[in-house]
Amino acid sequence: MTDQYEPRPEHKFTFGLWTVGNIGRDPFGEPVRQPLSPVELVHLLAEVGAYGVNFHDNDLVPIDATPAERDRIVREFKQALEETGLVVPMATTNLFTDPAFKDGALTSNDPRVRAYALQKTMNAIDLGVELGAKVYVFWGGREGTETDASKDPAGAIKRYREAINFLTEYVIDQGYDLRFALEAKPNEPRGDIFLPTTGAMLAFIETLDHPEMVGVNPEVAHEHMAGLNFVHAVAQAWEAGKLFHIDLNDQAFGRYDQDFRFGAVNLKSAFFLVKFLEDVGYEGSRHFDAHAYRTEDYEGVKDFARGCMRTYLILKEKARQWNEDPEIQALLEEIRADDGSMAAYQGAYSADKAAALRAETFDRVALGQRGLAYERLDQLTVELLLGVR
Ligand code: GCO
Ligand code: MN
Ligand code: MN
Repeated sequence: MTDQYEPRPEHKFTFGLWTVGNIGRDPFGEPVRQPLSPVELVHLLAEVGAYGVNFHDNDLVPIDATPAERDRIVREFKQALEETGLVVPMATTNLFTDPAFKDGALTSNDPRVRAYALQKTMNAIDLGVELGAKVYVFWGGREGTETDASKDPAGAIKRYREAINFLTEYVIDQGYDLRFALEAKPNEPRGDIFLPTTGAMLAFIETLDHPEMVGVNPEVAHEHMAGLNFVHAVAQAWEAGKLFHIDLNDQAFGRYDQDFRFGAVNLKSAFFLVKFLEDVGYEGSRHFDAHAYRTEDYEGVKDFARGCMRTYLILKEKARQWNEDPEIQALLEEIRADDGSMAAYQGAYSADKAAALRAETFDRVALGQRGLAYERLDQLTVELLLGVR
C-alpha cells in the first residue's frame, strides 16, 4: 500500500517498546501474545515505518539484570537501532510494576521507597541519555491513593516537587541535554492519581526550581477518561510553551483505560487535534501510546501500528483540505470579521481606555440576535471528514 499516507521519518512517528510489545494481558485474562525481545520489536517498528522507539528502563533491561546482562542488552539494542535507523527520542522509568511501588514511588509514604525510586530514575535517565533520548517522561501511575486516610495529598505534592527538583539538578550536574515531560492521568492503576490533568501539571510546573526544563506529555485517553476536551488541554500546554511530547491513542469517554489505536473512537476530535498540531507547527514526536486489541496476533499488531500512523496522515491531509476549502474559509472569515471599531478598547488597560469604554453604547439585543452559522461550519467539517467534499 504505497501512497501519500506512507509514514516517513520527518513525520516523527514513535512507539514505546511497551506498546507494540503489549502481550494482551488484562485484569480478567492471561497474555494472548508471546513476548518479543526489544531487538525484535525494533525490527517490527522498522518494518511498519516508524521513526523512533521509546522505552521504560525495564522494557529494555529487566529490573534484576546483572551489570553484564545490562551491557549486553544495551549493545544488542544499539546494534538493532543502527541496522534499522530508528532513533530513541524519549525514555522513562517504570515506577509502577514492581510491588515495591504498590503505594507509589516519588510520593510513597515510605522514605526508603522514595529514595529507591530516585535512584532508579537516575539510572534510567543515564540509560535513556546513553541511547539518545532528549525528552524524559514522568508518568506517576502509582502516585495516588485508594483511601485519603492513607496520605496527605498536599504533602504528596511537596514530595513530588522535591523529587523533580532533585532530578532536574541531577540532569544539570551531569551536563545532559534533557527535558522532562510530566504526564497526567486521573486514575488507573490507582483509585485516584495526584495531579490528574494536564492543567494540574501545568500549574505544578510553575512551582518547580527549574520550570524551564519541565513541560508536559498529554495523552488523549487520560483527558478523555476525565471527560475533558483533549484539544483544549494540548492547546493550553502549547500556548504556555510546555508541549514537550504527546501520547496519541484513543478512548471512549467514561470507560476503563482502553489505549485504542489513534482515531479508533473519536475521529472528529482526532481531526481537530492533528489540525492543531500541524497548524501550530509542533515539532516533537508523534508518539503512539496505545496497543493492539487483545484479539490480535503480531500481524494484527502491525496493522494496529500502521493504522495509527495512517490515520494521523489522513487527518493531516484532511486538515490541509479544511484550511483550503473556500466555503469553510469564507464562513470563518465571516465569523471572525472585525471592522476595527472596537480596536480602541483592546489590548492593555489604561485609565483613558476604561473611561472611553464606559462612555460607549452597545446594542445588546442585536448582539444576541446574530446567528453564528456554527451548524453549517460543523456540517461542512463532518462532510469533509466523511469524504463527500
Ligand atoms: C498508562 C500511561 C503509560 C505512560 C508510560 C510512559 O496509561 O499506562 O499512559 O503508558 O505513558 O508509562 O511514561
Ligand atoms: Mn495511558
Ligand atoms: Mn501515556
